Amino acid sequence: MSGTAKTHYEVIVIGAGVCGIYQIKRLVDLGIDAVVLEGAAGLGGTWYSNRYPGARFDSESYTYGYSFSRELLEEWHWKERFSGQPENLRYLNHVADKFDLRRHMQFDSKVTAAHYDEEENLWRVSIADGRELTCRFMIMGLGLLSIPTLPRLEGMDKFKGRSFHTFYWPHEGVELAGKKVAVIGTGATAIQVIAEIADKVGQLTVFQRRPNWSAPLNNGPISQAEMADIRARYDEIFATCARTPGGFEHEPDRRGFWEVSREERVKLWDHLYDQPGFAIWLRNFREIFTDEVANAEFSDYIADRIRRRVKDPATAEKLIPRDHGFGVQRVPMETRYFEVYNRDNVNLVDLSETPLVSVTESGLRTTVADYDFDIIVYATGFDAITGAYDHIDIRGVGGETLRDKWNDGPSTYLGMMVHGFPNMLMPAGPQSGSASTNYPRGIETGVNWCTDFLEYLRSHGHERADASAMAERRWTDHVTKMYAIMLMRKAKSWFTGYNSNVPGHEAGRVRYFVYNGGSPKYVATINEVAAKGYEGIELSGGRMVSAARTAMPQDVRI
Ligand code: NA7
Repeated sequence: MSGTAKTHYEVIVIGAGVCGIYQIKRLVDLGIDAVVLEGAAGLGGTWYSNRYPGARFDSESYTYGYSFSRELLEEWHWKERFSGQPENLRYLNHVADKFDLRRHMQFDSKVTAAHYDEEENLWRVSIADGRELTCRFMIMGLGLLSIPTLPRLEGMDKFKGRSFHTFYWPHEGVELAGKKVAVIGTGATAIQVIAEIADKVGQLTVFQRRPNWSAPLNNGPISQAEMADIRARYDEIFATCARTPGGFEHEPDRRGFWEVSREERVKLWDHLYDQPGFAIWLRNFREIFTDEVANAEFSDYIADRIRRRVKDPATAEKLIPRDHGFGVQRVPMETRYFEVYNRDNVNLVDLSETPLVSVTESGLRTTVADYDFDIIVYATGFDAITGAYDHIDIRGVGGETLRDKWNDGPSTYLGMMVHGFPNMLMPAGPQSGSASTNYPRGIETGVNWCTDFLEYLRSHGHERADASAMAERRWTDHVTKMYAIMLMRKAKSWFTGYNSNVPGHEAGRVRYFVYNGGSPKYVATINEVAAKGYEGIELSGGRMVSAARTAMPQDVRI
């Protein structure tokens, strides 16, 4: 659709992933003149790009799908409890087609810059193909994990075989049979891909810098009868998701960790280890997130599970994390991952003992050895949460760049607005409820709030909305303070802004990326703000700003 003559829209949505798809649906339903700009050649965001073998949900499929359409819920059959990438992409395409949304999307339209024009009170949005569009409101559906990052290794361009980040796994597939394959990284992505390809490649060498805690996904098919039952229970399922902190079906065990005996605790863990998905993490005692001793006891339990599954004791010990406890960063879910290391064609290289030095023409060099490969897979993670914002030249009032403003970490109001960047809305932004929850559940909440807000502005004749500096400060302080009680603050993970490959994001500085208060509290807070006439947000009719609502009230429950 590039080349279309229209250059101004009331709303531009950036990104056609899970967020952008639902956002445009809401806007179209309200008759708002809107378009989605997407850099990729198709819709789907995460599920468009991540085509590596093994890519799948770690949310129960039926809690990941949209909840907004009864008809959609009735007609879609999730075939697996944790559905794989091809099916997930089919689903999102189905949604777009069903609601005729594709005609409001422009693909291959990568946004490179967005500058706020104070005089005109509009955003000037530049696209890589040279076009410039304008809009009154700009809604960011950029994704949490959409900027893949590569190591900073010498010689990466010299390798003569094939190499790619998992995010760019070739769409046409890769011939793996008989090939010597390296995987760098042991995060959630690597754990999925390694387990899936180990028996399909000739030789697999895993380069692990730090192991991750991981537990069985316990995936399985969903029969027609089970799906019928799920359909009958959808209201109940979504109600459960709405009242749990993580937006999943999993509810924490209400008993105190120290109130029950060690035998009782182990009994619960033995049960949870065989349960699907994040049960092992989120149905557990709440103390594992906050109490070092409780966390250590549970981590020891999982370590023993790993020892039972890996035949070589020395390898098992290498696979057990020492620098953080279970669940203090997002838990990768695995399917026969640990058993991979019992295979003759799989080798584990511990980079903490022998770091990578360079990429050579034929493979990888560590401090002690050279390895030859046909394929190098970089499963090395993402410039998470703020990366996608940093990659667009976003400038607000007075030409201030968002990148500079967020240099030491994001500051937002409710995770949805940024002071000095009027009319820019982030339904699933940094510090919103989305990042730490079952993502689509958080997205629906954020999109609904932003859409209601636009409706409010329209019906009250406001054309400009900017979070007040004070409201932003209070929210960011609140998000920051909540990290203090969480063990997660100590972990080197993308929840704390760590990425060794992004300058400034190396270990050492915690970035307060996610709201840790849980989904129900987040929803109550943003609803209360709305009910109070969007307190904390300066609203005006157009070019003139009124200071009528500058403060966030003390009684907002944050
Ligand atoms: P992660 O969880 O950030 O994992 C990245 C992995 O890559 C991790 O094991 C890193 O080790 C490793 N890594 C990164 N850079 C290097 C270099 N330079 N050398 C060696 N090893 C490196 O990203 P994922 O894609 O796995 O998962 C992201 C989310 O996707 C996940 O949480 C799910 O929500 C879905 P490190 O730990 O930094 O030592």
